[in-house]
Amino acid sequence: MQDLIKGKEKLEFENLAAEIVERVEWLGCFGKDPLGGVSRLLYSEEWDEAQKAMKGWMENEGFEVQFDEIGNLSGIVKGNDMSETILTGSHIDTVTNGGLYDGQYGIVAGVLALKYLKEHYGQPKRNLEIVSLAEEEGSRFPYAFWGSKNIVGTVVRKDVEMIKDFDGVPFVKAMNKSGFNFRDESKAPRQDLKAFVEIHIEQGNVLEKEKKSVGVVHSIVGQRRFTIEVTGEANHAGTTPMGYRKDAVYAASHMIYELISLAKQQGDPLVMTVGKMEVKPNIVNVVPGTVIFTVDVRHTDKNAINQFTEMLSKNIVEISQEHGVETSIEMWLDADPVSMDPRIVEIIERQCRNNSLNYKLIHSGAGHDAQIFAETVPTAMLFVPSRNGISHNPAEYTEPADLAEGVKALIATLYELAYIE
Ligand code: HGY
Ligand code: MN
Ligand code: MN
Repeated sequence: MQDLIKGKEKLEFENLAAEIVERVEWLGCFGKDPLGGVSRLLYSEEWDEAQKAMKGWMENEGFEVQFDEIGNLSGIVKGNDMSETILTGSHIDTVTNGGLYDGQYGIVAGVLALKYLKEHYGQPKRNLEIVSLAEEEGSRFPYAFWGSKNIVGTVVRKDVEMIKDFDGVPFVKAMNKSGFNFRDESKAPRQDLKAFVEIHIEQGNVLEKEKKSVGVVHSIVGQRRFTIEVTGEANHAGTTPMGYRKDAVYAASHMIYELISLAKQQGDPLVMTVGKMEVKPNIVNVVPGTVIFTVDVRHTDKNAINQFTEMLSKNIVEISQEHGVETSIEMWLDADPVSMDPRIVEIIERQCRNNSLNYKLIHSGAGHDAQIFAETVPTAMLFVPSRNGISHNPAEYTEPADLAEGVKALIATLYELAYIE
């Protein structure tokens, strides 16, 4: 097997690290948040601008560029056999006050990898495609993986038709405002995808602790997300004795304390997070009538997730009764734990070994579009280290040298998948 990087066509990498940093900083300007980091939520104005800017860059690199119906943006290097496609990419949306690398590093790395391969090896055997996926985080609307699920055809339209963001903006209105609409569900999903390889920051600290530049992911955690709405009774803070209250904050706090204690008892690798909470009417001298909070539960084992979410529901019902409040539990994400494709993992490992890339096999505690593709397309992931394991935070950072090592691994992998195999 030709060793791409050690071979006669040694990649010119002296500028690669600088180019990656320049590009992630450029892309990070679309949604730069005055409170820090990047806030680029699905179908926001900054999301529109970022996708348009990515379209311009991909066109400048000579790719065939197109949006799909819902706003996934693709750049394609056409192959001899156009019936097959090797896909790479990641998500363009961010969390609020997110970092510069989550999602967008995978898009920048993919464009640079296709640019390199096109310039050095010309037309591939099969199509090489980079996709800037519309949405993965689930940060604006109670729905996640919107971009990848539309490509693999697992979206159920009714799951988003009525949803709204926390400001009450309907999903469909936001999508139409950005110029996009539902995909034609009478059409079969794409059948040309022969592999999907996503490169992403680790968002944990294992690679840094073990001084590795590249992670080869073997499996991705499963996760479930819920919105819990606790309805008590808004009342006067001065004239309502403690014994006569239906205090939604008191009830919700009790639920959250019990559930997090339960998660701690369960122990690693189970993790549970209450990341978002809204109190209504949220006024200093009103006993809160309503609390809405989110729950994110993850584990490597599907049964463990099932068991924990059964306990979650049971605890919430019991505590609701104890407080005399009404509680609704709505699950809006249920992503199974998945293993990466062994054949592609082997290719990545071999290319890392042959090209002296300092790598290790690793599990992903973060969810990724790769776990959606993995259900129907041979899929693998590459990681680069996150400093102090920090992510979903303006302090998110990866050393430029590691960013470049990741792109080298991606180039070598895509080369073998699109030019050799
Ligand atoms: O939440 C996650 O695991 C990912 O960053 N969306
Ligand atoms: Mn991500
Ligand atoms: Mn993320």
